[in-house]
Amino acid sequence: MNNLPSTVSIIPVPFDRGATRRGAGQGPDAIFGAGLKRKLDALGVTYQVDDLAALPERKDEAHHPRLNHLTEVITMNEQLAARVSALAEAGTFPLVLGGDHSIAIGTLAGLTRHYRNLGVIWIDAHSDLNTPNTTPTGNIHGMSLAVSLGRGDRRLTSIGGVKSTIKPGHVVLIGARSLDQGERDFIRREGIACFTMQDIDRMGMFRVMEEAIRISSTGTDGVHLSFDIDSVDPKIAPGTGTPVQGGLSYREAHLAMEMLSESGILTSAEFVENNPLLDRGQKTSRLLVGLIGSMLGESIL
Ligand code: Z70
Ligand code: MN
Ligand code: MN
Ligand code: MN
Repeated sequence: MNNLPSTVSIIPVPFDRGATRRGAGQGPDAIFGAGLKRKLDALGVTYQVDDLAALPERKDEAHHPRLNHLTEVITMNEQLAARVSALAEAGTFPLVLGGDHSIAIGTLAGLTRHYRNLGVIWIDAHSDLNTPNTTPTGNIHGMSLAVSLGRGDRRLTSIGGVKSTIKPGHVVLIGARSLDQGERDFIRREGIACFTMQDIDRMGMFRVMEEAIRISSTGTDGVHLSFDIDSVDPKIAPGTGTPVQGGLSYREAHLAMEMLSESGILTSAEFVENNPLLDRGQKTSRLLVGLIGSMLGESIL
């Protein structure tokens, strides 16, 4: 089964100020180094590589309590939102390569300038639903989904200008196993669909993905995949800043991508938190190339 998008616009985002550990900024280069273009060529995918302006060098910065590196996060995400919005408007499939997960703020802001009712599939060990009031770290990569739902600091929720708001009922979390109390409260209060690792154990990834595809594509005009590589078990994907044991298996991750490809629902995607400084060789980057391939229609037979 092959549901290739017409043109894929690859947007590398070498940014890691949303996280504590540096290195995810080198994630996009590592994914290219592990053979992304070869993979896309072999699949017959038409693609272009986009170029974000480099971030201006910053010598110093005001301290923002509970919002680490706020200024840089805003600058990066305003740029990213503008690019993603233009590329979606042009009818291409934006494929964002992170970078830490704070860049989802810009990706989703750009997409919701274009889509009025965007569905979101968020595959992650975490839920990234903290706000400045609940964050244990102040790291903005732990807040990006909350921001995209319109919660948290105005300087973040206003990124991207006039746009629609993602509705909690159009969001699906998959792979969660490390949630803060404020995030659990958020999920319950807003009724966000959350398939934890325990749900995956009990239901199997096939049924979880059937549900996720149904929920995210019902009443929506586009579906975005936000894939945090720390969703995958650290034995298989060691190159990430906050490894949490008990994650997705290699096959569960691939099955998810294969089912998304078959469904034909995806209109954009991002792959984040790849940290080559923490990788074992190119293990994690190679896994990512494979997962992107499966998402874009590579099949075993
Ligand atoms: C924690 C926080 C997080 C990714 C860590 C961790 C968030 N909930 N997200 N690694 N990708 O700091 O808010
Ligand atoms: Mn800073
Ligand atoms: Mn994340
Ligand atoms: Mn995570």
